[in-house]
Amino acid sequence: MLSDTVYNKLKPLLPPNKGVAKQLEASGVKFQAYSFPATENLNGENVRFPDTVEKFTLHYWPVKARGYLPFIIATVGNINCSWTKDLQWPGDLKAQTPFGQLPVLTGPDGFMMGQSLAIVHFLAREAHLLGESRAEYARSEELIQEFEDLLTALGKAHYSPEGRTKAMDNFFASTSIPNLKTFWTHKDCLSKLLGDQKTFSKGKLLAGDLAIWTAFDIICGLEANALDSHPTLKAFFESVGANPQVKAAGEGIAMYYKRHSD
Ligand SMILES: N[C@@H](CCC(=O)N[C@@H](CS)C(=O)NCC(=O)O)C(=O)O
Repeated sequence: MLSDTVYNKLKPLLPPNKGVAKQLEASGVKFQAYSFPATENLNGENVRFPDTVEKFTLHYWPVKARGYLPFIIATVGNINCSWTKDLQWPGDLKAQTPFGQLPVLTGPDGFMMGQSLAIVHFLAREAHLLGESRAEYARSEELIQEFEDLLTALGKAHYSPEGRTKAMDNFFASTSIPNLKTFWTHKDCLSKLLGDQKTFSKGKLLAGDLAIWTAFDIICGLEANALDSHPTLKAFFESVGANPQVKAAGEGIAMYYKRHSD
């Protein structure tokens, strides 16, 4: 195992030159024992990220829904993971999946797991994106759950029996609506948590930050100016969106949720 002193000396050499890291790893240096963010963070600090040897495959349709965050985590976390989008569904696959649904993640030695958030946690753990300290972990986890709340709200509005346009109007409303937590309320809470930081994790890009970015990406795909009312959230969205790995993960992925009734 590498001592902190040695690691700190090596750190400047490592990213973005993963070749060096690979050579070191091949000579027996164990990086996986260290927990640090998976990419250059928004403080501009160079941080080493793991490059998993194991090959994983995400199976999901090419849309911004339940398979999107897992792939963003995998890409930013430099996990060796491809996304199989051309699916014969249900075909033979449905019966093989743990819960009869997608996404599933497959890997070496017959590895297969379902449930999108479990996949998110699994990949984030592999990529050391769950945070080093107790406080970082707690913040990242609550943001992943917040992502889930936002996605659930979008799903409800998308399939609302009262009509999608009306339900989406309510979700995007800037006035309070009885018994409904609108996106505005979510934004108020999130901007309080963000404060004047670049990310929710003090400049690091942890799984929770990526989860909120993913929710914002989907929401802004429905309503482009959805973050204009909260400039710090908008700045977060734009700066994380400028990250090349985040950009790469979303390339060619279509919207799934719709803003209006068909
Ligand atoms: N809780 C599951 C829900 C998965 C789910 O609803 N998958 C849908 C697509 S988003 C699906 O596979 N639908 C096809 C089917 O049920 O046959 C998760 O988060 O992974």
